[in-house]
Formats: sequence, C-alpha cells, structure tokens
Amino acid sequence: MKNMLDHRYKWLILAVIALVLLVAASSTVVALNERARAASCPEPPPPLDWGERPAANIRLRATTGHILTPDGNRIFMWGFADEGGAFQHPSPTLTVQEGDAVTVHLSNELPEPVSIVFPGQTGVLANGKPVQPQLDEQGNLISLVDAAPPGGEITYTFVAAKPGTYLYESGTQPAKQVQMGLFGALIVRPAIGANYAYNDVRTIFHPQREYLLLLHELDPAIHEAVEQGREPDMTAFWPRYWTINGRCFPDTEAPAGASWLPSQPYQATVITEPYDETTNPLPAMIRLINAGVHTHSFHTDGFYLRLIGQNGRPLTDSVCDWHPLRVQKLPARDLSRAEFTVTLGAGQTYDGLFIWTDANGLEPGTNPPPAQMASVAGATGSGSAASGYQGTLPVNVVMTNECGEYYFPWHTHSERELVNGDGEMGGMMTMLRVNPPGGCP
Ligand SMILES: [Cu+2]
Repeated sequence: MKNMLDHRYKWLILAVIALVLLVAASSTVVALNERARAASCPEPPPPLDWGERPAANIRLRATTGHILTPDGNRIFMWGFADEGGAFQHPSPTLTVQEGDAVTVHLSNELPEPVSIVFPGQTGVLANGKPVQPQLDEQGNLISLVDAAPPGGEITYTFVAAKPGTYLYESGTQPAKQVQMGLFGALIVRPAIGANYAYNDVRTIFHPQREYLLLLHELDPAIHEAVEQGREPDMTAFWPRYWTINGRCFPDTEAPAGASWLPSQPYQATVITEPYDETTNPLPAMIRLINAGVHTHSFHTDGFYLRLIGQNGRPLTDSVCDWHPLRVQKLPARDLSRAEFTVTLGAGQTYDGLFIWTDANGLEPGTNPPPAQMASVAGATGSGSAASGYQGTLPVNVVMTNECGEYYFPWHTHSERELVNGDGEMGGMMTMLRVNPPGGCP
C-alpha cells in the first residue's frame, strides 16, 4: 500500500514539475516572441497634433478650358487649376510628404456645385468637419462629400498618412464631372526619401526617372453638350478619345509644356537607359492611374513592369507578420509581381519599377546584328539595331532617331482605344525611349 502511495506521489511530483517547466517554457517563448514582435513591429511614433505637422497648402479653382487632339479637334473641358494659374488638363499633380498636414482650398467658378474626394486618404475634413455625403430634399445623393456652391469655396484638410500614388477628383455628379476633367494625381512621398516609393528600401528608384501615366477616356458629345449648357445624357457615354496625361498619341510624345498644347502641359514619354550594375543600377518609377470609368489593360512593350504598390499601398505584407512559434524577426514579405500588361480598373493606381536590360548587347564591330534585323533597324528609325548606333535608312525614310536610341510602344491592349476620334491611329499610347548608356550627347 505504502509503495503504491510513494509511486503515486512520485508521478504527481513529476507531473507538477513538468507543468511548472511547461509554463516557464511557454512564458519564455511568449516573452521572446514579444521581444521579436516589438523588434519587427516598431511602435508608430505618437501622432502629432495638426499644428505640429509640416503644412502643405494647396489652392485650386474649378474652371473651364479646351484641349486639342491630334486629329484637329478642340474639346471643351472642366478642370482644377492652380489658383493663380491657367486652366490645364489633367489638373495639377499634387506632391506632398508623408505626415504633412494638407490643406486644399477650392474656389468654384463652374455653374454647379463641385467638390474633391481623395480616395485612399482618411480623416478628411471639409471646413473643419468630417466630410459628409450630400443629399437633396428627396434624399437623393447629389455629392459624395461637401461641395463648394457655384461661385463659392470650400476647404478640405487631411493628414497625408500613407505614401503612394493616388487620384483626386470631384465627388459631385462624378460620372459627369470626372468625365469633364475634374481630376488629377496626388503623390505622397515616404519619410525615407523622395526617390523611394514606400518606406521600404527595395522601392528605391532613379531620382530623374519618375513617370506618371494618367489614363482617361473622353466622349466629345458629352463635352459639347456641357459647353452648350445642355445636361448631357451620361447613359449614352461613348468615348472616342483616349488619353495619357491628358494627351492622345502622338501628342503624348511632345515635350512637357509644348507651346502648341497650351492646356496640356504633361508629356508621357518614358525615358531610361540600359541597366548597368555600376553606372545605371536604379529602376525607373512608373505611377499608373486610371481616372476613367472603363478598365484599361496597359502593355509595356520592351520589358515587364515590377508592380510594387496598388492604390497607395505597398505590395508587401506588414512587417508585423510574426507567429508565436517562430521566434525570429521577419522581413516584410515581397508581394510585388512582374506584369507585362497591367489591368487598371476605374480609379485604380499602380506603382511599378522598370528596368530595361540590353539582352543582346549588339555592337556593329564585335557583336554585329544579324542581317535579318535590318527591319528592326528601320523600326527604331536609327538604321541600326545596335543601341547607340545609327545607320543608313531605306530611301524616303526620314531619320527621326537622335542618337541610336530604341523605342518601344507602351499602349492599351484594346485596339479600339488606339484611335483618335473615329479615324487615325493614336489614342492611349506613348513610347518607352531607351537611350544608349550615358544618354544622347
Ligand atoms: Cu505592344
């Protein structure tokens, strides 16, 4: 009997010891994890009061103007312009810093209420109060947010909390007003530096090679109706012009601020040089925005685009992704992906890094292009398939090439969108220009 009792106490004592050890071990694991989590999830800095933040004060006016199309058409537009500046399309690109206290003052010169929404921004105030949807007497929604009446003004404020690429646009009768041109790009730069897309060193880009490609589609019949003071039938929306940065191809290739496109200041050509580990290691930064209501599939001939951000959020999962059974610091997982054709839904934005690699490394002397590439030589307009070289072009072909640079079309993959009006080739297309190393002299 006594042995049995000793035996049972022995097991009980052992069980208690095991339990104590287990508790000790798991609390150690928890403590270690907490330390690992704290190390991988730095506490955000305490929020600053409005007054303590760097201020970004922006003054816009909602006004009218015209844009030109390559087929000779002149289209009536609405747009946000800098308070002291001329009408432009698209509206000015706004660039602020992460953490800025942003104030956007809007004065309305249009014959109907106009507002601004900032998709992707939170805590937006209108005249100091949280923005509210606006309803008419019958309870119908007439504006997504507080608007400025005709001849009136309104002030929006928000903290630009997250770096990324965003759209700003009217939230009043958006189908009509965004169609008319009341939209622009908003870029929030990260705290770690102006040539990073996000607070992640992997999103570094070449400081001189940052490009915005803002896509949109236009139905001139709607613009004509508004110009004539008639209410357009938005259900009959049928676009016939497709633009990048407010221009149709080939105007997309005209220089920024081209005098013959007075209201369309933004160029769309993407210019880069071949990747080189030492002389040219950094990618170009491509900010894609679809301000239209149609989905657009945008194809980057020449090489793929590495998508690193979507709708102002980095394509990485949060650095706080830790698991109780994994006691090590986890880097943010890279969810970026390579795309050769980027499909953007209405209002979507993408950030992409672009590197062009000279896979062939053609050199007339040491690595001459095969004879069959003569046609390519013609296509680049340089008469040579080798980067940085020019050759003789077939008779009657005009040399449009500057110094042996390459060109690749970047364009919508919907053929219908590659026209101007109902006529000639044009539309939603621009060029990737790959200069030879060091650029053109
Ligand atoms: Cu193509």
